[in-house]
Amino acid sequence: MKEQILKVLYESDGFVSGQELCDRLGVSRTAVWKVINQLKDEGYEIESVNRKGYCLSKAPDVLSEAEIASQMKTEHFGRNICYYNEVGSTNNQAKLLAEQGAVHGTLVVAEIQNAGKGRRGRQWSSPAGLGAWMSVIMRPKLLPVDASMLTLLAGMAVTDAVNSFGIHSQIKWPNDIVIDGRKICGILTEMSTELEYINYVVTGIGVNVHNREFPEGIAQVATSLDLAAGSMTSNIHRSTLIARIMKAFEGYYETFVKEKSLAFIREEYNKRLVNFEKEVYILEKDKKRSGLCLGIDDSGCLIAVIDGQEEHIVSGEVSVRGVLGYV
Ligand code: BT5
Repeated sequence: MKEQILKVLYESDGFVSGQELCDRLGVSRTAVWKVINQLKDEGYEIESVNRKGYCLSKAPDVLSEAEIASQMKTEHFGRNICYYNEVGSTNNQAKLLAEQGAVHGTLVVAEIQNAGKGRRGRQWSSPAGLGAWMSVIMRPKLLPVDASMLTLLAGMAVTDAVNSFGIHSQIKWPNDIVIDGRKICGILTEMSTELEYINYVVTGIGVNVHNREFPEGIAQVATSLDLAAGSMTSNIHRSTLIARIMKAFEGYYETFVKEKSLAFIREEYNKRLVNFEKEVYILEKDKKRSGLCLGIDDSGCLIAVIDGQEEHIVSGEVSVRGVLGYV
């Protein structure tokens, strides 16, 4: 009921009468009043005026199931929300829930990750209250080799969402989102497979939102939406950001599972690619080569011209760096 009341308050322009809330939700005035008080306790500023009803004048940037759900405009993604104040890693938690049968589209969100992870055992800094740390469980009918393309779709979704707040972000293939050359988001796709099919895939997305500083080691390469928005706080609510990412991701996902190719986003992806038509270093286990980046192909490989030869580079064991630094 909290979610529904929030949704009505968010969607209405001014006051909503207590009676209207009761009628729409089929509950008593006392029940509505109780929820309104709970919301006030959680930091929502709600005016209550006799005979006019309730008006939401200010919402805090809180993450709760009700808050996230009240913003969600999807069909499957983020319809089942598992919110935790603290977990090790939302990806690990999502894998656990997927093993226990969690439905397609289940979204796991945490306020803090005390063991947030990147690729290949790297760490992901995920302090409390500052970011959107989330993972979504998918059960696609795809071959295991196709799953890595979900990372690229998530990248498109994150840039859509970030750009919708008026902040220009770009993609650093395969799994980083950057603003002005600094990393704002990392994406990590993991899966459980049989030989020929996928049991489930988990795509984890971490977006720095309100961070003003970063731990040593990443301070030079990381940024946040607030920092990118300039001196003022960006006023971005993490719940809105999460809902917009889910909406965009679901849209891309639906087309992708039908077409099993990235042809439909390829042109737009390449426009957003920070290294497009630039010289890059391709770092493999013990090799460092340089080449001209020509964007992605229809299966998500990065095309690079190395020593005059066009190569299609599969994500996984490689990293791409700009010749002048991180991008
Ligand atoms: C990634 O790995 O970029 C994938 C990160 C995925 C994080 C999400 S949060 C929700 C879900 N649950 C998880 O446990 N993980 C996912 P990789 O490309 O390996 O980059 C990791 C590197 O990014 C680190 O070694 C640091 O250099 C840098 N880094 C760590 N934390 C960062 C942060 N908050 N912002 C920017 N860069 C960071």
